[in-house]
Amino acid sequence: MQIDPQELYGRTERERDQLQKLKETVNRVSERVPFYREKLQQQNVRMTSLQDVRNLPFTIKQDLRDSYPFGMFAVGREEVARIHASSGTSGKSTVVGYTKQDLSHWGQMVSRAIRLAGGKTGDLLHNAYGYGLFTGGLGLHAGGEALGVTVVPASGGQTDRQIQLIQDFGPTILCSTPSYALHLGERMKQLGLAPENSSLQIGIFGAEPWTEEMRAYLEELFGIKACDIYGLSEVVGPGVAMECHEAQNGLHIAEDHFLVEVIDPLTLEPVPEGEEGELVFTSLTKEAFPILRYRTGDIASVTREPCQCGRTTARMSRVKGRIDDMLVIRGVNVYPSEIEHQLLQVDGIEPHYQVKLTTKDTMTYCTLFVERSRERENINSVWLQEVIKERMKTFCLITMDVEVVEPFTLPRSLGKASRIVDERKVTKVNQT
Ligand code: DLL
Repeated sequence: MQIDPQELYGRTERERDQLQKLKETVNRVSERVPFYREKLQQQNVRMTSLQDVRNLPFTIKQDLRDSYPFGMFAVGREEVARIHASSGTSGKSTVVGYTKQDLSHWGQMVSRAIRLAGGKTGDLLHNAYGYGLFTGGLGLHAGGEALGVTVVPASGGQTDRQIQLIQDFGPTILCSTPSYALHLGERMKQLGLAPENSSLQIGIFGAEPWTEEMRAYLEELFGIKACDIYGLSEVVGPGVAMECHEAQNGLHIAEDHFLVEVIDPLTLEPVPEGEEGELVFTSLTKEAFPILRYRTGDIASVTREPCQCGRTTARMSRVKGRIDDMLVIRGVNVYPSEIEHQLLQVDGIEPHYQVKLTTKDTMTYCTLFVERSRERENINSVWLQEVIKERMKTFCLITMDVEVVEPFTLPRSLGKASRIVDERKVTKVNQT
């Protein structure tokens, strides 16, 4: 097992390193980014310990939108080697930039992430994350190249062709969203192939919430070890945190590049270590797009207990979901991942589901569509619906209608799955 020396730092050493980098970042943004200069002048911040990060201003997605496209860059455009952007489906897109050094750091981070998942030089990596402005494709690509694996830049879509490539090239690593991996495996079966007999050994799955139940399903489907990779474009892209294959128990945060905090999204105060809250990241080494206290909207917890793999880096739990994806159904809050967690424990279904929200007389109604298992043609759908309904009521505390539909009827994901269909007249997800 190859481990970077900094992955084994003790807390004192780690925090010394982070404080030094944090000071440099704060100096950089106060000199070069008017948005931060103004805020920092107002606050008169002194950085003597890592706790002082709490005196720095937060950054939110809207700040990036307001400075569209390059207003928050800390270098001139000619020093920017690459640009990525979010899709901007819910407003103006957010644009981020990287200098050559940023790209090199990012590549090293993702290279380390692939190693954490058990990948090594000489492996063949099939990269089915989308290439383009989305950071998934190029992020994993650069990481693979930095590690010295053979990268197949398959990108998203053209599933049958991807399957052909997997058959012909014999990759050991599959990188994709978990929902796309599910689709790939299912399609392989449909074509009469046995995904569990493919050459694949490792799955590097992320970019969307998924559950332990989905991990178990995918590991069995392909006969692989599946590890969770986390990241977001505003912070860098994939590689902000990565699970190790040894423990598969929390994602190791790249603490040499980012400082993590967990806050209560309502009070904005830190939550006690190990408790769930909103993840907040401050970049420590970025040149083109340094960012202070970015509120991710992602709910997770963080522990600084050393991992059984030997690494000492802080670890985050799986992301439960984004705050804005939380469903509030008649006063009860539930994340789609909690629905998945319960649903996938039910026998007789495929792991494909969709939640539809509608309104009637100002009340929100929720219908869960689930596919019956392909192998259980004679299962009693009405009984199955009741079983699922009861489970949702008991464990998620929500009353929902359940419809068991035929296999292959729900839409399949080519990238990030969209499992919520919101047909309410008031379309804001959090309103009931
Ligand atoms: O999704 C970067 C990425 C690419 C991560 C490939 C992992 C693999 P964005 O498109 O900016 O970047 O979306 C970021 O996706 O704030 C989370 O809500 C969600 N997300 C990313 N990774 C995970 C994960 C990429 N492992 C947003 N689990 C984040 C749950 C995830 N949610």
